[in-house]
Formats: sequence, C-alpha cells, structure tokens
Amino acid sequence: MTAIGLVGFERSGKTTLFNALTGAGRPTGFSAHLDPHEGVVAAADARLVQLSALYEPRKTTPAVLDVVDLPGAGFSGVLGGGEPPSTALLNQLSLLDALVHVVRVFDNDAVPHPAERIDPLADVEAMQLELTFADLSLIEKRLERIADETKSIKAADRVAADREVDLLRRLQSHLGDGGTLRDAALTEAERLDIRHYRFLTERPMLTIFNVGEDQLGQPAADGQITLSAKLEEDLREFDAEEAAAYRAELNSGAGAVETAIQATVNLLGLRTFFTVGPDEVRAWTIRAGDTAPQAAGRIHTDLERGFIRAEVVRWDDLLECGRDVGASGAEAEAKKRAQSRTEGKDYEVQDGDVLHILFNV
Ligand SMILES: Nc1nc2c(ncn2[C@@H]2O[C@H](COP(=O)(O)OP(=O)(O)OP(=O)(O)O)[C@@H](O)[C@H]2O)c(=O)[nH]1
Ligand SMILES: [Mg+2]
Repeated sequence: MTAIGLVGFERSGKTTLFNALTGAGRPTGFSAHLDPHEGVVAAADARLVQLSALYEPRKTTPAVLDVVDLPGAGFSGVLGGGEPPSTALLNQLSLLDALVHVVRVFDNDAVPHPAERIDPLADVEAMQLELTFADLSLIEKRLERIADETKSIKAADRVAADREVDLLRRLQSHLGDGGTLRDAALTEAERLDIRHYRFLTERPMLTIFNVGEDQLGQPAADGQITLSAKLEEDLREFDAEEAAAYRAELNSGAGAVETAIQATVNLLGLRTFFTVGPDEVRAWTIRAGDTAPQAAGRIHTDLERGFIRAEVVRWDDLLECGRDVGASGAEAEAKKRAQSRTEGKDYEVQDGDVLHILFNV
C-alpha cells in the first residue's frame, strides 16, 4: 500500500483537507491533535468514470491511497524558534511514500498563523528548511557513529566505511547549499545505498496552496495546486446539483481535489490499470515498471502465481469499441480492430491499460 502524508504548519488546513479527501469528519481548528489521523482516499479517475458508464457494472471501485494527517504542532522549530520535529514525528514521516505540503494562503483573524503572518512562499521555504535540518542531523549522527566504529576496524572494512563517509559528506554539502536529496546528482547505485536512511528531502513532495473562498478563481501558476480545503470539506455535505451551483457562485472549478490526487499518483510514479466486466469496473495502481504478472498479483496472488497471459487494450480504444457495439461485445470488437493484444509475463503494464488476466492454478 502506498501512503501519503499531509504536512504543514499549524492551522494550515491539513485536517480540513484530510476531511475533504476521506470524509472522516475529524475536528479542525484549535483542537490541536498530537496524534496523526489515518484514512484512505479514493483516487478519482475520469477514465474509470467513463468505463463504468459503458459497463454499468454492479460495482465501481477506484484505486485507493493511504493518507496520514500529521499534526502541525511538531513543525514549529524553524518558524517559531521552538524544538525541531520529535523523533516520533520523524519516524512517522519516514514511513510515508510521498509528502503533501499544505500551505496556508487563506487569511482569517480568528485562526492565527503560528508565525502571525500570511506568507505562503516563506512557509514553503521554512518547511523545506525543517526537512533539510532533519536530514542533516541524521547525516551528522551517522558520520559520528562511523567515526567511532572505525577507530578499531579491519582494513578491509575501512574501504566501505570510507565510501559511505564520502557519500554522506557530499549529501551534507548539497543540503548545505540549499539543495534537496531529490535533486542531488547521484548514481542509481548511490540512490540505492542511501535508501535505507529514508531521508525526508528525498521523498516526492507536492505543494498545495490552501486559499480562502474569496481567493478562488484566480489562475494558479503552472504546476501549482490551489484549492480551498474548507470549501471542499463543506461540499461533501452537498448533493451534486447544490455543489455545482455553489461552485459557480464562488468561481471554483470542480475537480481541484481530483487534480491534487492525480498529481500525487503521478508524483509517486504510480500507473493505473483497469479491469472491466458486468460485475465490477475497477482501477488499480502499480509501480512504474511492474510487469503483467505483478499487476495480476495486485488483483489476487493466485493470478500472479498461475499467470498465463494477459489480454491488453488501451482504455480509450476499448471505450470507443464499446460505444460502437455495446459493452458486452467491446473486447471482441477491440480484437477485431487489432487494438487488443496478447502479452506474456515480461510485458510492462502501461498507464491506462485494461487487463484481462488468463491464469491457471
Ligand atoms: N477560511 C478558511 N478557513 C480554513 C480553510 N482551511 C482551513 N481553515 C480553518 O483553519 C482552521 C485550522 O484548520 P485545520 O484543518 O484544523 O488545520 P491543521 O493544519 O490540521 O492544524 P494542526 O492540526 O493544528 O496542525 C480551522 O478552523 C479551519 O476551518 C480555508 O480554506 N478557508
Ligand atoms: Mg490537524
């Protein structure tokens, strides 16, 4: 399972966004929670919606991601001159596959910002520093430990220790220059070597600007995600028609939350494939590079173990066939048009593939 974590300073709207994503209805505001909230979020996918409209299955199942809403109270170090994040918080962070930084843009005197100013870009930088300091302190501890251990070490082991020290020093100076470990120039082998440290600035990160309802409708810069967590939370209570009317009034396009989720899925390097049929139309996520048997294994371990071959068709080709001849004949029609292929165990599943797995156990 893939887990994403919501991070950000106090009262930036993490729990509000968590509620918008999961429907969990956790208390927001000054209820400062010290424990993280955990939930699951359905990965909204327009392709799934279209396939489902064609098949009219009994059940439509989106792919899901785990989401963890972390308390902002742990991040007051850089901002307020307080303590750095606790070991417990750092451990929680290190378990996450990606981080979503919720940045406060909305202004509200009743909800003071911990630094008593609204400056989104300063918050982006401060969080960057917070995570960088955590990585630097991990590197320092490790360097000290190696120095201790290598006082009485065999010459043969010294080579490996020296190499590690060398690599850590390079990371240290890169971070010191304001870089992140995401953008550090490392070889594939070096990336593998440092993976076990679970450095925070190595983690993929998405930034979401949480604006007030009055700031909606202003164009977001390229690659930026802007939404109002409060509005999105409130709209969960509305039916589709009411929600659309309210959005129109506030100039808020639909789909900001969906865009954010899709951006996270992409950031994680996940690929989505689909399975279709009259019972269920379903989206699944796999890692980029996963093969057909690995994808089959997401559905059921038996399908991976007994994998024979996969019938593969792109979702939009299948949709077109289905619209021409009806859902029940869609796969046969795709075969006739040579849009459906038979793939073996080495096939690397592509984003948007519809798979039909043939297996035998
Ligand atoms: N006006 C407005 N208020 C918001 C928005 N998002 C959050 N708030 C309010 O800001 C307050 C804090 O929101 P939370 O979601 O609890 O913030 P948090 O980041 O989880 O805070 P901590 O858990 O303390 O770190 C609540 O009163 C929210 O209603 C928004 O988009 N617009
Ligand atoms: Mg919170």
